[in-house]
Amino acid sequence: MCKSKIYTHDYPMNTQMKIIKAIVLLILSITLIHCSSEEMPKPSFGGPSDGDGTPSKQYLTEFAAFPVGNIVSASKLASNSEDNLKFKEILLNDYNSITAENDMKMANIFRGPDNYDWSDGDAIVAYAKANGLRVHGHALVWHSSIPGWLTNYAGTDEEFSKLIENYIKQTVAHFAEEKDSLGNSVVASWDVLNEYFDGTSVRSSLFSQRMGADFHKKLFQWAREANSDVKLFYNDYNVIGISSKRSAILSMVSDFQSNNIPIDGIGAQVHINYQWPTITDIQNGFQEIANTGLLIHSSELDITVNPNDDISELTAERAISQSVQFQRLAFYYGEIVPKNQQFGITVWGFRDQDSWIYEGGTDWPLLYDNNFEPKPAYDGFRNGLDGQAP
Ligand code: 9MR
Repeated sequence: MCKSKIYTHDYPMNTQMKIIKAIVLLILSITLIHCSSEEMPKPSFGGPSDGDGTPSKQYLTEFAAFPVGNIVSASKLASNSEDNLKFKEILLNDYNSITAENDMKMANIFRGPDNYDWSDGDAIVAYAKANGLRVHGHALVWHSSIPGWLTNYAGTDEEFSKLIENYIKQTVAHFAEEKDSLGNSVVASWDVLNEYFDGTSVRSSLFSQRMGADFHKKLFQWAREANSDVKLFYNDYNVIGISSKRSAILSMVSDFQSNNIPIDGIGAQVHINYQWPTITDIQNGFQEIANTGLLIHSSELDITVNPNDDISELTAERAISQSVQFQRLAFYYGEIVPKNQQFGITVWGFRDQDSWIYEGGTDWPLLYDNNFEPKPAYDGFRNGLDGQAP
């Protein structure tokens, strides 16, 4: 596929299009000067003008009443390649919360019995501290991130369980140490358990097999014992889109709440597509998880546009549908989740090509194109954050 033709109409910003955009912006600025404030059209990038031509709001965090996050890696943060300088510029402009895409997962940290390598996570925390960003820890226990040695561990189940207890306690305590200027831990929260459910059933995993039926409760208790302030999340996919899975998760949460198992939040991974979930699904999904009273994290947001493999490049029409879906997600999150439960929205990547679901260039699920230019999706997301109904 010819990458330069990913977007058929407005994108990407090749030189020719940059010139056209400059002309459009010039015409728009002239129009703005001649309009009364009531008639003022909304510029495509940035927000309303404060009167002297400077947009009063420009970047995503300025439009949102809650934290807006994206993912990082220690290696990208350390790199000063042209791409990574651009990535960091956008990160610091548009976002105020970060999650390690992979660096703080068990497979990356847990090197052997009672042997932890926190160095990548430490580098991320140092960067966050220096730049005033919040870090959301991801993820302490996930069936897909287990180091090989642990899978093959020959000790008893009791010894296995002790290794996990130590891992959780040591890791949570370690990352709670670095404080921001207000004295709060830079790592404000953790996904303690990721994807415990497989549909509506408890997933069979190394942890369920070796630690018994109550292992999920123990994980949260150990995390709480390690630190009393860090927010503890359960994180899973299809929470918004599939009501039966949501019900299974809500039963678990309710069981936790009635039995004093510590839990502060639900992470609803938003790996969705341009048509699904529907508006009603999104409304019901956010409403029902918000009814728990817990913090709600709209985590891992990406929106595929080619789930049925029916396009070979991102068409203008599909880009607009994606934009509308981003807007719905951000708008209904802001509208339905009570303010004091809004932990934030985290987007799962920057450029389309960086996404876990780019699939060799056959889907374009993120906010920026491969040149880091904002897509229509960016505008939709920003407008949703701004409280504009889709
Ligand atoms: O985006 C992540 C990708 O780079 C990794 O290869 C993969 C396996 O560790 O995990 C991806 O992120 C997953 C997240 O940690 C948990 N929910 C599903 C995400 C997409 O697979």
